[in-house]
Amino acid sequence: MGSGFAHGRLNPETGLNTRLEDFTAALAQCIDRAIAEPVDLVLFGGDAFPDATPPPLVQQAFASQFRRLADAGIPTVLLVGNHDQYAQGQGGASLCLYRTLGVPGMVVGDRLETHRLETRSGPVQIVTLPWLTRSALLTRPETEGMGMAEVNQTLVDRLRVALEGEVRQLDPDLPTVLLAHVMTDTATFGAERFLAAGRGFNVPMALLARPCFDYVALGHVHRHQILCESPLILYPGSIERVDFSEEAEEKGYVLVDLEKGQAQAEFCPLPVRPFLTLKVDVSKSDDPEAKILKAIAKATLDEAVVRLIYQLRSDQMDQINPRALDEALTQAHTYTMQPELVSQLVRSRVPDLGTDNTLEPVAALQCYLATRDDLTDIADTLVEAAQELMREPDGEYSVVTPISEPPAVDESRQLRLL
Ligand SMILES: [Mn+2]
Repeated sequence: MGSGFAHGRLNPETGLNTRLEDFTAALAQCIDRAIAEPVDLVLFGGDAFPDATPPPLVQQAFASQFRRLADAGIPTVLLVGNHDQYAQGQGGASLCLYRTLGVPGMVVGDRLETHRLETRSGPVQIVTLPWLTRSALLTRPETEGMGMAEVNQTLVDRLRVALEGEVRQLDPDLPTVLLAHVMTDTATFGAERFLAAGRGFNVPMALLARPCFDYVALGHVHRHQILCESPLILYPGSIERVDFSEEAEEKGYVLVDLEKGQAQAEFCPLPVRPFLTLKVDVSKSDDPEAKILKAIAKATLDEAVVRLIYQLRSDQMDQINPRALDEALTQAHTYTMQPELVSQLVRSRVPDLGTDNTLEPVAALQCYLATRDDLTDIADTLVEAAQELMREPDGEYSVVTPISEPPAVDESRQLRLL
């Protein structure tokens, strides 16, 4: 809560950013369901706010929802994520306030610890594993001279030992949950992973998938995903969209039936605000504005966060009236326009070098040089050098290896972490 304000607008009636209201509404629906069931326990997997010092309005919006669980007598575990920590490794997290205040039934998981909780349906044990930084597990002298891989391995070894210590103290007869804020080695992730690089580390699934846990509830990754069926290991994902990288993701929460030896989860989607990208290429159009307006007219803008990306040539800029686009986009909740100029270089300036012509490389070079008056003085030398480069020992031209392009990003692996 408190992120993505750029996609919202000020609600004149409340004075609040509409995205805070959206997040609050989504959270309220989760809590409504918890109370309506009623559930025995609520687990929150961490990253409540973008940082550990949320503005009072944001803190209050969060607190007033979780307060409802306390009033309903539903125990709640608030796990500390990386965004909730005040300073890396120095303790202190926004959520610790709830422990300090002694809110009834509310447990804060800011360290590796086992909590035995009494619920309406009997006792349950919850092992909390908050986001662990290097400094929580290793001292600086210990890592001196180590490479990245070695440090990571040492961190995983330390965590394995610490977790083993908790596991040995578990009551084997009670339903047991591991609630962890981690990046697992098998989760699908995106570039956001690198935001935490050097501060956190990937936790191997083998460390989590242990028979002593009936359910492993994970926080950190925004996209809902089930990583393992037995034991059940999953990320419920976030309850609202932070930005356009989550445009296509369904958002919701999971409702879990838990007993000793088994767990079943039901993903419950939330009707959150849609994000919509409209992409139009008008660079080959005679009437670019009409083409954009047509694309807008076809889309369902209704209260969505919209971004309009249109590609045009620089000489078309005068043909598009931004006011007309503003007018067409009024149905959106908010919108941004991103005109992109297509490079004039893309169009062939040398007709002989068009893609439908096949020229030998040296002939192509000569053709190109003929268009470059500034290279006339050295044209012959360049052609000679090219011929030399191209000549194989047997006197034939070799095939030129194209410069390899960077590997394409696999979109299916794009994921938002917070
Ligand atoms: Mn996180």
